[in-house]
Amino acid sequence: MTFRIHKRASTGGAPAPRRSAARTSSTVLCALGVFMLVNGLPTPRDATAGAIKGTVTLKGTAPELKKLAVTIDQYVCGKEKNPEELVLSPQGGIRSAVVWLEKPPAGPPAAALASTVTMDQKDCVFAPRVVVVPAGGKIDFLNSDRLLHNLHSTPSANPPFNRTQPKGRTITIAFDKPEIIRVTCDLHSWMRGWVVVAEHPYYALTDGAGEFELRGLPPGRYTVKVWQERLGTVSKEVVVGDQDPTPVTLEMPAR
Ligand SMILES: [Cu+2]
Repeated sequence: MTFRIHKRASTGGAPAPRRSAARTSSTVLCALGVFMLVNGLPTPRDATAGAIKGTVTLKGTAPELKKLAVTIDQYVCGKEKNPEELVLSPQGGIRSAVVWLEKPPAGPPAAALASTVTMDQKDCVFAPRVVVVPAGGKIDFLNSDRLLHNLHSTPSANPPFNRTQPKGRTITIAFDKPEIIRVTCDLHSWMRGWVVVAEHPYYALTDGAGEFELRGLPPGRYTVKVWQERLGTVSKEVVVGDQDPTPVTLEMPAR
């Protein structure tokens, strides 16, 4: 593939037109222009340009989730909160699921995850509710509310934290070990946030439609894993071949 493209590109590098051959050259250049319009500009494509593009969906009946009663600080938090432990698109796509490769491909990754991520406490919910940070990365926890929150977590591999967070204060916490961590606020019992500390760069978070993409994958067989806070973890074998991107649907049984 790469070889063919290079050859094409060198064919395109036509010699500079001499006066006598100007007419012929402009015909050649014109033909080349048409070729490029039809085929697109030749871009170098290496062996790691594959991708898995997919959707995480719910299999089975969506559970009925009740609104969460707000029992304190209603002047900021409101009277009730939407249950966010499972958020579905109209088509059944699951938002804020974390998808990753069990084993990353060898060689340097195409792109790195952002080393600092933000999680806010706003309107008395963690926003976003789920964040992915690389091992060795940091999270800036914010408080945009005009009241006191708290950050409380008891991870297994990373140090625990239990910090008071007045309005406007940023608390930065580093996460060195890969794991999935629940974060709560002791003052508002309904508040839940999740920090997924990634072992390598091949992690993705689903959007509102339940869609995700993992890029920079050489052809091969991969075990793709997906985690969602209510539904747990599901695995699927995916083969990345000539088709690009490789489509996949990851179904998570309802519960
Ligand atoms: Cu709070």
